[in-house]
Amino acid sequence: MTTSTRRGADGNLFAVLRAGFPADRARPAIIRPDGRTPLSYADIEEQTARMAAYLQRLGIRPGDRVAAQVEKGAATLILYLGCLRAGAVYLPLNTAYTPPEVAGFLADAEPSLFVCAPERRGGLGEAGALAGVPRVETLDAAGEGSLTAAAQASAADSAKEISRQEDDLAAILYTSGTTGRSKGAMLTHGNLASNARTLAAAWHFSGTDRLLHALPVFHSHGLFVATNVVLLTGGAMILLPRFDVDEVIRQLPAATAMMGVPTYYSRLLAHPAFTGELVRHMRLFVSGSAPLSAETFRAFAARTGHAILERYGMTETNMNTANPYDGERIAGSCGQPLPGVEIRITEPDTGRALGVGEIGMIEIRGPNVFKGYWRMAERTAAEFRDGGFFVSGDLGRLDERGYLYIVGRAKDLIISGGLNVYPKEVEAALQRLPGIADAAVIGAPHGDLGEAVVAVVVPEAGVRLSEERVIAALRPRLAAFKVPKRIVIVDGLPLNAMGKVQKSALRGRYAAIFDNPGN
Ligand code: MLC
Repeated sequence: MTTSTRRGADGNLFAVLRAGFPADRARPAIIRPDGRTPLSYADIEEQTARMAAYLQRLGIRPGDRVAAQVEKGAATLILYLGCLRAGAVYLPLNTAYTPPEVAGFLADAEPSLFVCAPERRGGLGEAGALAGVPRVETLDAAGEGSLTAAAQASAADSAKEISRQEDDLAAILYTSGTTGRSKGAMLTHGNLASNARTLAAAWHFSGTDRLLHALPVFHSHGLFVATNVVLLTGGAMILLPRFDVDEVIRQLPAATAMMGVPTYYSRLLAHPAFTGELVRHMRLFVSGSAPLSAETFRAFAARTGHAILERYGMTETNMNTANPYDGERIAGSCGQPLPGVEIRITEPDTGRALGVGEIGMIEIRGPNVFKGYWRMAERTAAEFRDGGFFVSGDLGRLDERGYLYIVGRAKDLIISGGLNVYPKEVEAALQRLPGIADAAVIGAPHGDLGEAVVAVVVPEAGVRLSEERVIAALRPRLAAFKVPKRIVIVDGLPLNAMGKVQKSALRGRYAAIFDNPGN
């Protein structure tokens, strides 16, 4: 079952999820860490109806964007689901983005409503970020704010049910790009519904599950994979505001499954209270968003007896491959194509299909693959082959059993703690600072984050730069996770015969820069 139409004419993801809600609507859907006042499925239905009614009262029509830069909480998910219900396009923004970054997204997406943290409202206004956004509401980590007050004042039964086609937009998620310019990936109701169904079946989710949800809810991992799979199968999620290793260890006894980026698993392994006994009852640990090292996979198995299930996805495609639920989970492989998803390996320049074992571009086709980049038709066309395969930018090979191994990236990209950082964007920010003649940004191995950002900077003649001052100057411009963890100041960069910076030489030179016990 990969199409939403089989469960009725309405392709609206909310309707698809609701079809999986438990018959007993008093069952918990969202459990807060203190275990008190869980949100039941009846609460989800009522509160999302109020939210949808409120959005409709504002005049928000199907297809209009609703942007949100808010802390994680049950109310954030109500906003997401309320948007789906009203047919609005949900546009979540990383809370780490600075006002100038947010300004760029708002100008590009032209949302009808922007929801932000109360304390951010002033700063965003001053930065001119809100120019042209007709309405701004607030929502805080506890779920309070002008948005909640307005939604609660709306009658649930006044919400009009909006049906959607599979091809209609449900969400836009911004991803940075190799050019330094962010692109809005357009995900449809059909993309998200098909992936939720596929993953729920592949990973055996059911109404008895309790997913430990520590991921942020502004990326596809925490927002779509984790949330949609639970709601579709009528289970519950223990919703933590963020990944805090002590809190995760406290909550694990109440959970049946957990999803995370590799950093979560390496942090758990580094904690003395993380024992096999603690997680003996668990049925599933899923890892994604960054490569899980074979070392972490093996150490986790040795400590707990659990083989972490690694899967491969992207913002643009949702999830593509996964190691099997039953069957061999191979360290270093992200598994086989999910049902309904096609993977092929091609020669990067020509698109010619390659055979088993040959390394090439990973290309993806299926109902999970996005519709394109928001208002970037040419860019979209350039990333698809004839026949509808999306060119991922990752390099890999398939073995004779169809297991995928990712061996590198064709794009200059750093994945730090599961977050993508494009060197070009950081280099551009550095080059705009006074006193910097040239800059090259690379990823270096990092014990905690997998890779971390390093900038190699050349000062202008006669200028004395310091690492601290460069970092301080970047902070107001770049989200903190993009700010280099180290700045190395040098007299010149290694160039090839064409005058291009030799990043591989820099990567080699600084490969051990984080090789210290503080990692
Ligand atoms: C936080 N910081 C990071 C960082 N996260 N720096 C680099 N890389 C990261 N990932 C910075 C903060 O800005 C801050 O900087 C300092 O580290 C401490 O902040 P923190 O909030 O205490 O960090 P921490 O809680 O430790 O966060 C690390 C983390 C978190 C790994 C727990 O980043 C995380 O939850 N990552 C998951 C990302 C994710 O969900 N990815 C899915 C993408 S979807 P300073 O300088 O201010 O001190 C996708 C598709 C798919 O990729 O297939 O899933």
